[in-house]
Amino acid sequence: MSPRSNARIVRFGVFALILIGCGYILSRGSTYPVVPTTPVVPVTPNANQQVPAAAKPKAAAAVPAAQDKIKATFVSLARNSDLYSLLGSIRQVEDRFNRKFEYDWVFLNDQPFNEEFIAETTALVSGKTKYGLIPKEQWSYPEWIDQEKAALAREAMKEKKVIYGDSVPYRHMCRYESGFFWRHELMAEYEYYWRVEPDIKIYCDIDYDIFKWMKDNNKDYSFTISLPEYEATIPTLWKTTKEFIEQNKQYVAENNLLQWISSDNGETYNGCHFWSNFEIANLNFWRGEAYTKYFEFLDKAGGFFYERWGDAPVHSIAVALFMNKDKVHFFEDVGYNHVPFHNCPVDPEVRKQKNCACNPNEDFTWKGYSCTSKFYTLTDKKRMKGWEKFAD
Ligand SMILES: Nc1nc2c(ncn2[C@@H]2O[C@H](COP(=O)(O)OP(=O)(O)OP(=O)(O)O)[C@@H](O)[C@H]2O)c(=O)[nH]1
Ligand SMILES: [Mg+2]
Repeated sequence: MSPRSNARIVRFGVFALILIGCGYILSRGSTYPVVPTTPVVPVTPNANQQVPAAAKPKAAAAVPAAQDKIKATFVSLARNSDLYSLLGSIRQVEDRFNRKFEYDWVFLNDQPFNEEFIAETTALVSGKTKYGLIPKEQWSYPEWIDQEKAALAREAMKEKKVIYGDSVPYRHMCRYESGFFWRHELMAEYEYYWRVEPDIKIYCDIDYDIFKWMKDNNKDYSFTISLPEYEATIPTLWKTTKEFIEQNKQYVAENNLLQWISSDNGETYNGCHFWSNFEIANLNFWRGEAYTKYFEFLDKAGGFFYERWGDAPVHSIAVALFMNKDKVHFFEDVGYNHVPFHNCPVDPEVRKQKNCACNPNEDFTWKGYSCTSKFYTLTDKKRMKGWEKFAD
């Protein structure tokens, strides 16, 4: 054999070895999945926890590419005992919307979440799940609160049979949702959120990326149901708000919704509020100076404890005064229920197109007690076909 043919055999041999090596590596790769199929969740009380979306089975539908995804999350404040009521809400949100988009879900609690809560919620959410503990100082009496005065107020409200009037945790919850959920470190990376409560229903498909829609359409706050607040829970909220505005006129938006919350040009509050158990909104509004200062002012006045100020009227008054009205949106196509009120699209074409499973006769939008028809008028919004048949 010539030296040339020897070299050819050596080259062939090396090439064959490389081929065999590649085949071996590829076959090994296919038997060892890169991500585990069951998430392993270390449970350490008092710490925030996180379960990555990569550990979950993927939905069949196309998920938006990373660069199209909005920095958004669902957020639920819940107790461990709320688990099974909340799972129903999550299942519906996932089936109607999130399995196609895989947004994250942040859970917040004043106590550490237990293993069962974490495992069951992680199993249903298609995005990453994160579990946050609320700092004690955000879920307790501030030092300027006179606790005896607060206890007397609760007694008086119990006597008058005001709903949750005698509850301490309910007051901490309302104060937390008013002034703190958006400051939790787990919320820091997000721009938009959708608040979800236990036992809600989603009646229709949401086949578009609702967070992207908010951003593309320049909307900062949205709602599905609005109604007047019980006066007994907020006797001095408006007086306190007027004092704040008197000192901070610069925060009032030019094109605001004052007419929606006041029927006498600001003299009194008519109680109209967005029902905040559903909210899709821009976190930067709460993070902003106007709202931060407003919350501090209200908190110092003590009405979260001496009365029973709800996060719904507090958020709503701020949105109505500090936000331009074209940034507020009513989601007429998002069928929704939190007992006892329903949002059900009244146009049969819309219900058919979005596979809605709700009774339009129960829709609250056009009922006399709703504040939403006034919102339509003030924002020149086109009403859904056939709405007049459902008005009373
Ligand atoms: N961690 C924690 N979450 C709470 C507490 N109280 C209420 N929540 C949560 O706060 C939210 C609002 O509480 P809800 O009890 O639903 O209040 P509501 O909607 O005014 O009243 P309902 O008509 O009973 O639903 C829900 O997401 C609850 O799970 C509490 O003491 N601790
Ligand atoms: Mg609720």
